[in-house]
Amino acid sequence: MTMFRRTLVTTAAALALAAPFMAQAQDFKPRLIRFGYGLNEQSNQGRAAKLFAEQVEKASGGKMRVRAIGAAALGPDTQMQQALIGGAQEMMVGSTATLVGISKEMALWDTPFLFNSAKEADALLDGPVGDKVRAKLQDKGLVGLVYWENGFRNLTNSKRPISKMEDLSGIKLRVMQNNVFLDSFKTLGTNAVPLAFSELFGALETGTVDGQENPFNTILSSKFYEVQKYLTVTNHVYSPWIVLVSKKWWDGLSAAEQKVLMDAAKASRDFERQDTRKEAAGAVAELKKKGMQVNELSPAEAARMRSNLTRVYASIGASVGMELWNETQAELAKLRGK
Ligand code: TK8
Repeated sequence: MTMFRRTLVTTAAALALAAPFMAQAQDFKPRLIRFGYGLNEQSNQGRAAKLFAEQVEKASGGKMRVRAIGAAALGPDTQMQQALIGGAQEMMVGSTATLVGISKEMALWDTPFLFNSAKEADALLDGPVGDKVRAKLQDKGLVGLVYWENGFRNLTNSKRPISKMEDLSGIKLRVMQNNVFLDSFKTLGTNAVPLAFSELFGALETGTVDGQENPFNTILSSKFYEVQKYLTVTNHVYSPWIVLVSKKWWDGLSAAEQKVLMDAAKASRDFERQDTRKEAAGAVAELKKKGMQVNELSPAEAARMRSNLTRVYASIGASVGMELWNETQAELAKLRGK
């Protein structure tokens, strides 16, 4: 090989190596991405969806356009999941809890009282355990990009303040379409009914159900305070949201396009968690101002509830697999310095 040819070969190899990392205009096709979500535009979910859309458009030089469609206008979580699997819709963000029927490992995040803090949640969701749970979606026709924060869930109802487990008895409580939630709240004595989020405000308003449970942010942005008198701070479970892509559609994207989506998803996650936490910090005061009567569940009562849920814990372990369950517990023990 002559010196000249060797240089050429080396340059070509270097270019080939660099190519996937340098996005060119021709790497992007004009794409319209329908990004569906369940809450309204004024919610933490809506604000982060907007930021995601802006980032994607900017990074793709305007070639990839995201149409963020809120308030379940494209259907509730479960319907959008099916549309993604079939390739009729490109993206969505929604609860991990409503995905359990499709991917059983998602039930891990439904474990009552699993995390003691948002810091623990971030560490587990963004670490190897979260990655494994996300990766399981691929076989089901979905790509999970990142987890956003829905948040620690709290209980509201129109009947009475809940200060001990017995107070839950007979309360008609809406739960997500998820067996762990259904089981847990039946075990705690409520008359639990699964219902799509999009039906919830109406059901509370007409009295079809007496109560529901969601993070402070949602109670505020969905105006549940208009139809619910009592708020009990239970923090009974940390709910993640997950940003999903149709695998059918994702597989047809260039590496550069996939990278734009992943980078924007990460930026939206970081923004969303900060925004959510800031809003949640002022939410109780805001909800009191709106007329809600607020009480806190004592640690002793929380412990009592927890001990009643032993059967539920066992069933989560069985459905997500003991290996994943034990790895989760080990990671948490490490974080807690035990
Ligand atoms: C929004 C839902 C919501 C969830 C629920 O689509 O259903 O209660 O907390 O955030 O995913």
